[in-house]
Amino acid sequence: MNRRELLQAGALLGGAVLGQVSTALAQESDGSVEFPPGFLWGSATVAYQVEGACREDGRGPSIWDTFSHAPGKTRNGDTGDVACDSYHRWREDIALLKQLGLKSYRFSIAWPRIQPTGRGSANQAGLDYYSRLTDGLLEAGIRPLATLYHWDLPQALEDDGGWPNRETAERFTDYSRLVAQALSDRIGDWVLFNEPKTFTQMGYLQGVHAPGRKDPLAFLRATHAVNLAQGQAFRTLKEIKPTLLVGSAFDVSPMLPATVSAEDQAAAVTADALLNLWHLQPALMGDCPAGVLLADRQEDILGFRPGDEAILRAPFDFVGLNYYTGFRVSRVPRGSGIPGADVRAEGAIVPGAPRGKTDIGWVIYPGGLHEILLRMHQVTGDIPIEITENGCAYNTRPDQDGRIRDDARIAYLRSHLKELHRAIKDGVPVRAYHLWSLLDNFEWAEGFAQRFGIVFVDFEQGQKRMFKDSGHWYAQVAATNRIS
Ligand code: IFM
Repeated sequence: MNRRELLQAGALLGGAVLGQVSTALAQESDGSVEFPPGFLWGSATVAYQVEGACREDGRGPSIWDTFSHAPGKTRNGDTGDVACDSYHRWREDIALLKQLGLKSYRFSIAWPRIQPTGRGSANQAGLDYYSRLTDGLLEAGIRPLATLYHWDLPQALEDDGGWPNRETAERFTDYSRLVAQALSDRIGDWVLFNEPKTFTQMGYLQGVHAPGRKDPLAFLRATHAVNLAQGQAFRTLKEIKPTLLVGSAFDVSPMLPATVSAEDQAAAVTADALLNLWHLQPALMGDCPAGVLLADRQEDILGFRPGDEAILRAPFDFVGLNYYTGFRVSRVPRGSGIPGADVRAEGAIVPGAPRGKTDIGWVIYPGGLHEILLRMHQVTGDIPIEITENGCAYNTRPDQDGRIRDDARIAYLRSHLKELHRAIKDGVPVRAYHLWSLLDNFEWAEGFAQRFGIVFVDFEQGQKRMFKDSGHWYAQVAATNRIS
């Protein structure tokens, strides 16, 4: 079977069946598992979620400034104005990474710091910030993994149509060039987009994230513009320095049919195409997965132009995967006749996942990490994979003695890392793991109500940072390269 056939066949197998493909694991007698030598242990944060300093040093407004300041859009009206104040405390944050013994730090670059209106020359003060951060990481022996777009589109570009306007792809390419010209002498590993599925869907279809639009056509156009931008920026970075390693980070989940009915099985295949492959297949193969939109209208709906196939292509050096939970998929006919519109994917309890939910309400499904890695490996082949995010929200606070006993997070991480190890054993070439997140931070529409960090941030008491028990546990994992 070639890769395209596998794309369909793998989805048809369904996550549950793929889960049985695994071979027996060689484990130590005490149940501990060891990762391959050189495996990279890291953690991740995002500009708008941690930096604060939204009006400093020439930064322009982004769609998230606008959205979070609009009444009723985020829990408690929270904004990223101050967040974790990492813009000023980056040295402290690097020291935390160092204490944890981590060797890779995934952070994002705020486009509106570099181009306050999304166009024109670079704001030197913005570049200088990331230059200082990069130097600090390198001095600490930590690999910088920079994400170019993690959701903070300059507001001026949204005013001109945002991602549904394919001109935005040109602007993103210009921005990527400015950043790479300034930093590619020291940053070798780049993520172009974070979770293109999520920011286009939640921002342009569901309207629950910035910019808060609810427009199916705008959403679909946005997906195509992002895919064009992905291909263009990939080539731009390579032109600047061919040795750069460039990928994107996709949030992926096993799509489990809710029932054995033919409708739900077909819906799961469609969901896999739309939710797992819509931004990866264009990069690797130059087209969008079939079977989501009506075949004779797909190009028209997306705004596809002759020659776009070549623009979309981005032969990634690595693929970033973010995993949190699995989805249960059913077919819910809505009368449009468009397969993708008839799919309902819910994070409801899936068979074999009796572990409950995290505090944000997401189903805990460790086996899904193994399933989705095997599934994505069918598509990505030999391309190295990095886990660019995995983690959980537990809102554990300090006890009377000041210790943060977040045992539930440790259990979540341990179970997921064991599944990651199993996937590596089964031949999936995963080389790095980034825990989401280093710090408790601004969790988008949830504001500060959901804490994903292994470091507690006291937002009320001067931004004090404290390791949680999970932080100490993760430091052990990184130090020993094993889960015990
Ligand atoms: O906080 C987010 C992050 O920005 C993108 N991936 C999922 C995380 C948890 O919701």
